[in-house]
Amino acid sequence: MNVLLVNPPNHRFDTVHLAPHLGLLRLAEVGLECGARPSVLDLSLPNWAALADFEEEFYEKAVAAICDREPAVLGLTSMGVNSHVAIRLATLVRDRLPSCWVVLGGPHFGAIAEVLGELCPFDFVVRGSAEEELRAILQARARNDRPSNPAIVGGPGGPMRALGPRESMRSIDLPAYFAANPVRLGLVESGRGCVFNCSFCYSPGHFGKAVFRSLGHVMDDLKDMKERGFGRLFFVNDNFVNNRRDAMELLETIESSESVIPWHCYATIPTLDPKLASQMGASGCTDVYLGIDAVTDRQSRRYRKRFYGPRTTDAISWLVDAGVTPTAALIFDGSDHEEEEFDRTLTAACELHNAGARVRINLLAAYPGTDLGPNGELRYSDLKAQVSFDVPTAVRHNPLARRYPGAFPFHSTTEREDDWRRILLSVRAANDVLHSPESTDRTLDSRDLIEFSRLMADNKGILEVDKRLWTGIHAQMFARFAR
Ligand code: B12
Ligand code: SF4
Repeated sequence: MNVLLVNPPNHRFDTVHLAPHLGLLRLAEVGLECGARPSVLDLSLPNWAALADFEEEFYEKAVAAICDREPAVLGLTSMGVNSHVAIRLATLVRDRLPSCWVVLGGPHFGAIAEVLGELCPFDFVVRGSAEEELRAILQARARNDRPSNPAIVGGPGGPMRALGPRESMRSIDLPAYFAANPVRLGLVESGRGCVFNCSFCYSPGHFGKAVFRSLGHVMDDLKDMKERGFGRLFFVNDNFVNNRRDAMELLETIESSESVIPWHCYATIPTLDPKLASQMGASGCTDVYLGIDAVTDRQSRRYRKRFYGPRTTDAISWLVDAGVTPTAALIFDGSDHEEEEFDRTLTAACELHNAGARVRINLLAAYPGTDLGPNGELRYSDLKAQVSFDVPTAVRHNPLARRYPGAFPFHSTTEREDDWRRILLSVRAANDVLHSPESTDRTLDSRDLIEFSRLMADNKGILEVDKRLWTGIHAQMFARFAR
């Protein structure tokens, strides 16, 4: 039985994040255990991502590539921004191969499972971690026991299956990833879920409560990935330090093992302390992404998150002292774009930058399935995909979001188009300055950043500029602007 797992295109130019898809590899591992022949078709590899600028040709070739493999089961994942591509593939493949079972999964498909029935044909949508659900689906497929109606299965929580993607790794074209991304990035997990419960976050509704993998399994993965030639690892758990004791034990074991290659992860301010930060540095961690997100009281209440305070800059210095670069992320909520809140976000951004962190400002995306709904009536816009993300044309255009804006947070907004453009451009300008090499090692004055962001928001011409030049232009202009 052929089981084909497909990842739709993601980035268009940027390959620094490119890595074999961990979720699909884990599902391929289940396929192997069930005696099936699993394979992964990764349309985020550069040849496919470039083709995805030409929509019709892309769909034609992708459908042909899928059908050529004669799948008995087709599994499609997504990253939210590219869900409509997977949905169209499901529809086209169903026309050509009616006997192929179509299964959708991942955080976004799980969250919009109820409306998916109106968007494409499918046999199953799986919510949450899917290893056990997929096993049951493959067993049903082997018996040819097809559900008479599309079924929604699974849910948040559940045990984390032990095995990592060691055998399934053989079924992917690893050299293609290493050629496209010289960093040779690999994804790994030491747990799932998060001990916090922020209102905007997908994690509580998708993974449920925090679960851990056994130390032995994580170390086996690290050894295996080192032997396969990975040059850097990303621990993708939503919060590496959900439990201090487990995290410390893992860090000490990594330090004393021979499997140390540089890695990065996500962590949270309240669960960090100086000893842990120092042990992270000693264990090969080079970068930590810290979601601080809320700056003002209003944001803290709305997001159910209060990680911004004196401890924030302390945590940044613990990490910097340990040789670990912190990235501090803030969220700007476009629908409350009172000038004062934007100014306070940029002021906090400068403070965190000056304390030694890389800073990133994200625009809030009200994900379906979270407690934080959109603030007003939604309408279609693909400006966010154009301004904030690096995606090919097929990902940027989302015809389904015109009819179902509430299901597609990256292709909809509650703002008027002009306001939306200003918000996106000002946030983009601020990010470009904060990320630019010209800003590293230099103290930023928040007044300059605020004024510069406003100036760029009025510069509509910048939308016409090639995205790869955009960052450089912003940074150079800023260097001249701020004396
Ligand atoms: C790694 C990662 C990336 C990598 C992807 C590399 C790769 N090839 O995988 C990169 C950096 C490219 C990326 C980009 C983006 N990402 Co991302 N990413 C992640 C991250 C951190 C880890 C994914 C992972 O490996 N998880 C572990 C595996 C085991 O879980 P999994 O993939 O979800 O799979 C399990 C289940 O979900 C399910 N499942 C998944 N797919 C399928 C398919 C089928 C058929 C079935 C049955 C089941 C199933 O079964 C799996 C096993 O249990 C997640 C957060 C997280 N911790 O999961 C965010 C996450 C998936 N990303 C997200 C987003 C939004 C993005 C972006 C679109 C925007 C952004 N904020 O960065 C961008 C793309 C922007 C662009 N193009 O410019 C969101 C999706 C939210 C949503 N509700 O849709 C997440 C959840 C992060 C978040 N905090 O919100 N991302
Ligand atoms: S701390 Fe981060 S991962 Fe945890 S619930 Fe909040 S946003 Fe999600």
